[in-house]
Amino acid sequence: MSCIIEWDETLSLTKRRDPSSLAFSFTQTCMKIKFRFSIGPWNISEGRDPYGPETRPVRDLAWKLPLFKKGGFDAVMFHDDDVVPEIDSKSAARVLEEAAQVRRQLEDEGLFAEMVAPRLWFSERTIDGGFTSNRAQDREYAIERSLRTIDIANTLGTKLIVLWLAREGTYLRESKSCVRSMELLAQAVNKMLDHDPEIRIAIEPKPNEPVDVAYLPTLGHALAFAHLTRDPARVGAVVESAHCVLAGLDPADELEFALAQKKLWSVHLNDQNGLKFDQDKPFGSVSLRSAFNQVRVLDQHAYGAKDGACIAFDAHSFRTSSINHALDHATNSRKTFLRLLEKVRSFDEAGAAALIADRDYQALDQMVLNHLLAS
Ligand code: XLS
Ligand code: MG
Repeated sequence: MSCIIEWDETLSLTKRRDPSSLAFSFTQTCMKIKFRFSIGPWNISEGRDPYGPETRPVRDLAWKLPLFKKGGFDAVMFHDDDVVPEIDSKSAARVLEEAAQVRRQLEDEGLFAEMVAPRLWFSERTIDGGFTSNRAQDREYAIERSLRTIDIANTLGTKLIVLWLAREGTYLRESKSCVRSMELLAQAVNKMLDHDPEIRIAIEPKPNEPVDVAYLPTLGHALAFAHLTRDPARVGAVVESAHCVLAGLDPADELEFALAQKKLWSVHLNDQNGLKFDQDKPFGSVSLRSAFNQVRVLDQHAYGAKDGACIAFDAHSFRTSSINHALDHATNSRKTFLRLLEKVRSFDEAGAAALIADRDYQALDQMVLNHLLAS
């Protein structure tokens, strides 16, 4: 694994505040984390929305990977069928052959696989959900496909499986039972945990879309659910900024909540304009201050320093963008992250602590704004 932490010669001292002066204490270690960035092939999308067709041509993985590398990305996140297209029509042996081929492609580009997620929401067999479908044969299909995803992850060289439980919920509240669905979900996750004792499963909560009401809508639900499984220590979370906004929650607080439980195994940074359709806007596009606070908690808690966890940007191009600008939303998200990191590291923490001690939150508010506005 490459070096995650770089010590800054000029800031080699550990600053410690007087804990008695604050209701809480915060230790800034002044180590510089070298964040690693990740992106998914689906983030170069074709521009289709529910009201109109594609606006850009389809590009394959061989076209996307060098672009990712050039854009400053270290890792790639995959759905199972991003690795093996039309996966359902292929034998287990063929699936692993194709996965091995993708691993070679990644290595040739100097990239690695961050995670693999089963795409359980596209098949005609998961119309009513996968693990929580009311049809036994659909549930079997979803579990089987998830076990194959683990085999693909092993071939690609990652132990991180992401579960975005897109259709595990209801369109109609009376159609399923929540208790029954929790049992079914736990059974499915247990089978995955048993399939490979080394994998970790990161649940990506989202409150709605495509379903009306999702079973694991927030991080709190996901982490509580982990305790219904056989091995809660191997069930953690991915926090996506936009999904927090859709649930009416603060993304920085959600990140920190997961960090406090040592369950933040990936992040999908992006932005979202209020309680509307899922927008996957570039990071910081709607609220720079929220983005600043997200970067701040990740830096303060040395996210990724120990386990190599990546910063992923799960954003999409605007529908109006041409194929020549197909990655700009992601490279811009990364640039914004890095600029905000400078802002985080140059923030007057001692000044902020003094204002907190005086409970002068009005001045603290203005201090944050002035810092963000300063060139
Ligand atoms: C959808 C999710 C999805 C996951 C990966 O809203 O963000 O893209 O990140 O399955
Ligand atoms: Mg996501």
